[in-house]
Amino acid sequence: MKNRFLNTSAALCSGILLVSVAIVLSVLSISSCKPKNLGSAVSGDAASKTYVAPGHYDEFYNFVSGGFSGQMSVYGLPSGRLLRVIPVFSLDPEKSWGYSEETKPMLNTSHGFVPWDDLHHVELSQTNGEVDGRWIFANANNTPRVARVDLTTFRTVEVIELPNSAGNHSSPFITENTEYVVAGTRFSVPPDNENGDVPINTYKENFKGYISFIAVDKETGHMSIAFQLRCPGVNFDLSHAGKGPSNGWFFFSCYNTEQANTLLEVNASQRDKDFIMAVNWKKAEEYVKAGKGKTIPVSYAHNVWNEKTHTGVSETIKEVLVLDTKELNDICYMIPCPKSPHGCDVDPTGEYIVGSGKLAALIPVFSFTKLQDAIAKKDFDGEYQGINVVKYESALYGEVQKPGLGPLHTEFDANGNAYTSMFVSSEVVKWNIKDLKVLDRVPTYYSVGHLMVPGGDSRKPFGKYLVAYDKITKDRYLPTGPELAQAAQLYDISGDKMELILDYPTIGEPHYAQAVPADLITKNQLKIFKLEDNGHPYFTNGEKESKVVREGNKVHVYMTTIRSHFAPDNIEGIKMGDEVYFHVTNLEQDWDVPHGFAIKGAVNAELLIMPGETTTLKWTPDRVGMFPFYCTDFCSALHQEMQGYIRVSPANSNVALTSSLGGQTSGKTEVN
Ligand code: K7E
Ligand code: CUA
Repeated sequence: MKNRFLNTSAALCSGILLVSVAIVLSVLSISSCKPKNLGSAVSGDAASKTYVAPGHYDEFYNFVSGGFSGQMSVYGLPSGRLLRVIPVFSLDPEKSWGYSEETKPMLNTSHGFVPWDDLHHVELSQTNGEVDGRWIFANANNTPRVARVDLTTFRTVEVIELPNSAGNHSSPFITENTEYVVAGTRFSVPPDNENGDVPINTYKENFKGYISFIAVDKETGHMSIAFQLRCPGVNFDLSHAGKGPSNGWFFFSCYNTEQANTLLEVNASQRDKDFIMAVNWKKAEEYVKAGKGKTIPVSYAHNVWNEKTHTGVSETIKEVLVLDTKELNDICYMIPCPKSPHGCDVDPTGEYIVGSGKLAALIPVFSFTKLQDAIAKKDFDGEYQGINVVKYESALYGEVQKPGLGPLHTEFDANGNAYTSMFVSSEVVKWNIKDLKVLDRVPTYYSVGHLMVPGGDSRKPFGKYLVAYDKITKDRYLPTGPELAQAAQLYDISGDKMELILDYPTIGEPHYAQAVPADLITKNQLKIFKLEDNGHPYFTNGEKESKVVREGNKVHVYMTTIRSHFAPDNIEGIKMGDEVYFHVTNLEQDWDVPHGFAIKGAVNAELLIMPGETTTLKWTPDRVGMFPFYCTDFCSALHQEMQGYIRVSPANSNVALTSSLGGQTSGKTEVN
């Protein structure tokens, strides 16, 4: 049991690992005792509450982070049915994401092609503090990036890398009109333009924590780093924007304010209180306008998907604007928060800020009004690395007493209640925000990390359901070898008592998730790409235009698909040493009729081409011979007939380049 726990805990998000040895021991005993009365935890009518009849739609879309799979998965609620897996920072052979020539630039970074990451948090765009269903953002925790997924196509359409950062964990949280997506670095490091070749134990002098404010264009969603804040070298863990009265502020939980650089599980748990850093981003904007920022040389990738050309373009950006919060010391304030805070959540009214100290025995709730008073009166308790520290009592609204063990994250319903996940005591605790009284608690199976209420971090929670994302599943599912299914648990929270109604497995390790009423998404769905709008440089507008073009050793195949053949389907005159680019245009203009393209020996993937789209597979023949290709997606009764051949000849052969369909030369053959 000991090994089981330690192995599983290795997969947890960073913060949870900051548990002192003594606490680990107590966790072991807690996590190893199986809750009793498993059967009685689920009532008889639970099935009817999650039953969505065949042919009927779910009420909510549930977007779940995929952790170290680098992707995001989409479920229906309340059924828990898997609808889609969206590759974000990952390769996906199903969709040729990261394999097709068009998608490769989306995974470019200053380190080169990085086809993997650790995706912890998803955040839906908001208008007036309410979820609007336009985009969903995701963070890359390893090679620091923020991505935007377009919810008309369920595709990743933009990825921006973050300079001066390492371990982009406190991300991608947004302001209430999606003015900014904010990203705080988990690891402090020497900034990119300073010498990083320094002794690690010079942390205190050389390491800094950067927070990025990424501006989001209101119409297009396009992201650009507006400015960064240079902050003390600590670990930024999580954050949330103020809303309503506290709009204009952002709140970040910080740990390792001890500034340890080794054995953090002990050395970063020394202080009784760490901090929540309150950031006045409107003030920061004023300083930017007043020219107080410094432009610093950096190098980072910005990758944008172009819907016209169906192609991603990666650009390298060379500078970033930085505000120093030590010099401009009315941007940031530190609020003491016990102890190693993880979640940092703001209630729907915008007045209350909840800090979840992983090692704390209570949950502190701060008041935005009191914080403002304290700042106005300079009610400070000294400073931390040049940042004023507000007195704990001056900002505190109150404490939730004896909530449970290991509070991590809090979400809210529309009725003034908060729900906090308790990792160590494996439960969700419901409490009232006004009187801070615990109202209810339910077990989770087991060790819940994030939890989620639809709209639960916005000004307008939809309530009704709560989903717990568990770190350990142990005996909940049929065993599948050493690694067991990752899991979500759905609770009905419409009554006074929370009620467990469904378990459903998820992909990768789920951290945060969000959910949105289905109609906010369904009304905007794109069904096909219009052929007349196709601006791909290798677009083939009808079979007549299909052709093969040789440019030195590069051969471009302008190919089309329609039920149930390729044009051309016979190609000869390819030689060893050639690089062949299949640019496949799907001529269909019907919803849900993709075609596939696969060729023997391809070292990348197949293509799956949506109606009206052009996609490219690069293929380098490795031997002389005959290479069949075929459609991978069952598209019609004659799908299995949808195939062709390519003849590959020796480098010095004189076989002419030809392409044909039905024995007729298909389009032109050009040799340039
Ligand atoms: Cu708590 Cu990385 Cu948001 Cu996991 S994090 S649980
Ligand atoms: Cu096209 Cu199967």
